[in-house]
Amino acid sequence: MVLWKFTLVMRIDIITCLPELFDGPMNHSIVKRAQKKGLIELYIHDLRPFTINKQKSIDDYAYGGGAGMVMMIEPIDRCINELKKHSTYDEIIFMTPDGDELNQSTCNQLSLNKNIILLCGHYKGIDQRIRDHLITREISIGDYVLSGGELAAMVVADSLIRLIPGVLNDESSALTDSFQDNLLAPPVYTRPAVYKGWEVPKILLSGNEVLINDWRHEESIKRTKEKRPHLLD
Ligand code: 6GU
Repeated sequence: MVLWKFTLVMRIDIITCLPELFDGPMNHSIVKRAQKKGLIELYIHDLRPFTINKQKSIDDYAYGGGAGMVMMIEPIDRCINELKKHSTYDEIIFMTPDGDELNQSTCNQLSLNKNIILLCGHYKGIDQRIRDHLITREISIGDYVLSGGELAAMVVADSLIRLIPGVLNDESSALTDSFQDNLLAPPVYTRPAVYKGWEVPKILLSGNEVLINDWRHEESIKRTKEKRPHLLD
């Protein structure tokens, strides 16, 4: 008997001028476990060593004037070129508030890639020529402005990593997440069955799997109608 074992290792390279921001969120819980299990490789690259000027600056004044600095081409291009020497990339994604808004379907699609780069923007933006010539995709995590793309890159990385087969155990399977079938997840309860007179719905204690599944589906639909009606269109 031949036992085939597939391991899908995803490689995520993040380019940033604030690498220390990633120390906490990417080194705990599910993301940490995924790295330990060898299911993902996550590399954080500091942009600063790729500068070509003495001052080690990565930004400069905007042509045409106006407030706000612009991230320069050279460090970003040199960093991406260095990465491309060792891997080929399916996507080079720029994190920016004017990108395509992230949703579960984009996460699912991106999680099928083998190698991706997430480039974090800062200041007033990056030289448009980077976007025109090097970037394959632009992603935003919503219509509000963050100080930089780092938090957004962590959101993207986290949402992809948990979809990689083997990262979650069966109990917390990504298939039962909210949004996976365009429905929000149903309410959940655990012991005790009664607390301060607040009761768990009786059906969940019935042991009848069919009725419980029906109830959960109904509750999912009810919640989605109430909180995200557009998902049902
Ligand atoms: Cl990707 N970057 C920044 N700076 N702000 C954002 C964002 C990204 N997504 C939403 N707001």
